[in-house]
Amino acid sequence: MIDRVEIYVKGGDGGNGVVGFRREKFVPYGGPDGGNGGAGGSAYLVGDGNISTLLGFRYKKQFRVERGSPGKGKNMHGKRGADLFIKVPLGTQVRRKKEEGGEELIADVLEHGQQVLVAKGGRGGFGNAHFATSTNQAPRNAENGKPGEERWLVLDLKLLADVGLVGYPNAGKSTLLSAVSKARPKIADYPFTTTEPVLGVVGMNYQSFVLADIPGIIEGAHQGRGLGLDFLRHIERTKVLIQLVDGSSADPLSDLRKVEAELEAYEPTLKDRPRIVAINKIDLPEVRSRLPQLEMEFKAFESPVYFISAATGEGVEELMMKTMEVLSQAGGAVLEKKEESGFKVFRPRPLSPQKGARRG
Ligand SMILES: Nc1nc2c(ncn2[C@@H]2O[C@H](COP(=O)(O)OP(=O)(O)OP(=O)(O)O)[C@@H](O)[C@H]2O)c(=O)[nH]1
Ligand SMILES: [Mg+2]
Repeated sequence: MIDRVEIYVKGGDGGNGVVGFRREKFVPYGGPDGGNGGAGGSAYLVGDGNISTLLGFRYKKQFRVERGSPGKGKNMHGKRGADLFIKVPLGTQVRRKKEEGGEELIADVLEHGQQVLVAKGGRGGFGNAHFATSTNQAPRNAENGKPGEERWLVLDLKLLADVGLVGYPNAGKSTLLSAVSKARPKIADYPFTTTEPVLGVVGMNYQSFVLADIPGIIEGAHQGRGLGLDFLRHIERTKVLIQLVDGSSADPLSDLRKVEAELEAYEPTLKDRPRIVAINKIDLPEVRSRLPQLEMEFKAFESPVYFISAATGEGVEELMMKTMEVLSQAGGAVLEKKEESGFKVFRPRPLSPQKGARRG
């Protein structure tokens, strides 16, 4: 889920300085009074949490910032050009194309309101008043404004996952991701099918969130067993975790505890991340017949617990609704199309906090 656009930005040129001399009645040889030009405006990229794609750049790819006005006589300086603020979604990586080829990373826009200067406006030129000295009291030269910076930028949108899907290998994480999004991760009945995180967008009603399917975690992963835990950095910033457990495994509760222990070994703060437990593969007869027992066992767990089949879809919608709810409580749900429609969507809040749902 990477989106990329190339844009051109040009800082405003500085206004020219001017040559002028004071002309007043009864003042012969009035001194030089040509004012300086105003500086050109600069271009900034600004992080905006209300946009989620780079689609806004599809038709507008060139941005030129206002130039500074020229200076005037009577020592009047020209007006500065207004700065230009270009909105980009959070998760945008900004690269500058270098003249000699190649690209240079200038910034990662991660926060709402974060500003990145991408093309500085040119300085205004000095008027002749500036050049007056004791030996040259009537300079006839003024300076032109300096050109604004010109940049070709490459914007890459790296979706930041809102929700991370964790669990033992073969629990069905990739199957679940493909059931709820357009992402098509590889699915197979051997462990460690997924070796790289895969992101998918889950859309529901007017909202959506980004779900990350990551490789399976086994006991000892923090010491490098299996695929290790390096990939967990992809879910460090998620607001909610879904713990997926294979209901057909010998001891699902112990699987879950082992994964929890690994998460905590990797990053102690992950322990406090709101989470939802989903027990998968309830379509299998052997799982269905032990449901009462599993329900009992998982009661001890303080997070909400759902029973699903990623393969048939049973219980999956309820799980996603709950995920959306926990995510909004954690302040992470993204309202889609807020800008275009101009509508504000008000959602009823539960009267009392839901049992088991922790606030983040
Ligand atoms: N019966 C049944 N099989 C499932 C279900 N979900 C997944 N499977 C099967 O379980 C196996 C593993 O599924 P994956 O989605 O690849 O599991 P994963 O958790 O992504 O595995 P890794 O990427 O290796 O960590 C596959 O053979 C799936 O077809 C389910 O709800 N019911
Ligand atoms: Mg997988």
